[in-house]
Amino acid sequence: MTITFYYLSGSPFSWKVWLALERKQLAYDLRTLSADAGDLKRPEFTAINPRGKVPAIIDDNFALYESGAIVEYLEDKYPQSGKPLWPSEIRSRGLARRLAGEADSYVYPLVRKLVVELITPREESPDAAIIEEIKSMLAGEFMLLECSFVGPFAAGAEPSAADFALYPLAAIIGRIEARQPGYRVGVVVPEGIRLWMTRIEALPYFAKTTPPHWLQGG
Ligand SMILES: N[C@@H](CCC(=O)N[C@@H](CS)C(=O)NCC(=O)O)C(=O)O
Repeated sequence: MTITFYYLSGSPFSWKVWLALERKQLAYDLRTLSADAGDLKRPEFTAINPRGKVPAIIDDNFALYESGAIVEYLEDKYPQSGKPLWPSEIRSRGLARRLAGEADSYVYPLVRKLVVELITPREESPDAAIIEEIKSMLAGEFMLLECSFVGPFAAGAEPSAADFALYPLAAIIGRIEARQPGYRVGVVVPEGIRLWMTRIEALPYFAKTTPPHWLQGG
C-alpha cells in the first residue's frame, strides 16, 4: 500500500515526516504543494487537513495531519517495516520524545521568527534588536539540547524521530546564515550540534529529502 504524502518544500514538519518515511522504508507518493499557488487552501486539501497545513498523509483511505501524530502512526501501523522511529529502551524513548517535543514547542517558534525577519519577503527591514534577542534564545535552546544528547544521534546509537524533528530546524538556520550572512545567525549552533548534523547528513536516505527548492537555489 502506497502512502500519499502531502509536502511543502522547506517545511520543517514535512521534512521530519519525510525522514521518518525513509527510515521506515515505506512506499509513498510525494505530492508537493505550493503555498504561493494556494494549494493548501483548496477544498481538495482542506478536506484532508481543515487547517490547511502540511504535512498530511493518506494511508489506506485514512487521512492524518500533525507531524508528531503521523510519526507515531507510522511506527504503530508498520512496526516491522524498515527501522524503528523511537529507541526501544524506555528511558531513551522518553528522552527522544522529550527532545522531539522541545524541537516543536521551543526551537521551531524561534526559527520561524528568524525566517520571518530575514527570509520572508516583506516591506519592513529586519529588526536587528529582535534578531539578536532571538539569537540569544536559540543559542540557549541549542546548548540545552546539546547537553541532553546521549549518543552519536540525539537519543542514542540510532537516529530517531527526535533527530528528524530537530535536524530541519538546525538546517534552516544554516540556510538563513547563507542568505543573510551579515546577521551571523549561525553562531547559535554549537560545535556538538554541527557534528551531529553531519551524522544525519551521512544517512543513506538523507540526500533525497533535501528541500527541492533549496537544491534549485530558491
Ligand atoms: N503542528 C503542525 C505544524 C504544521 C505547519 O505549521 N505547517 C506549515 C509548514 S512548516 C504550513 O503548512 N504552513 C502553511 C500555512 O500556514 O498556510 C505539525 O506538526 O504538522
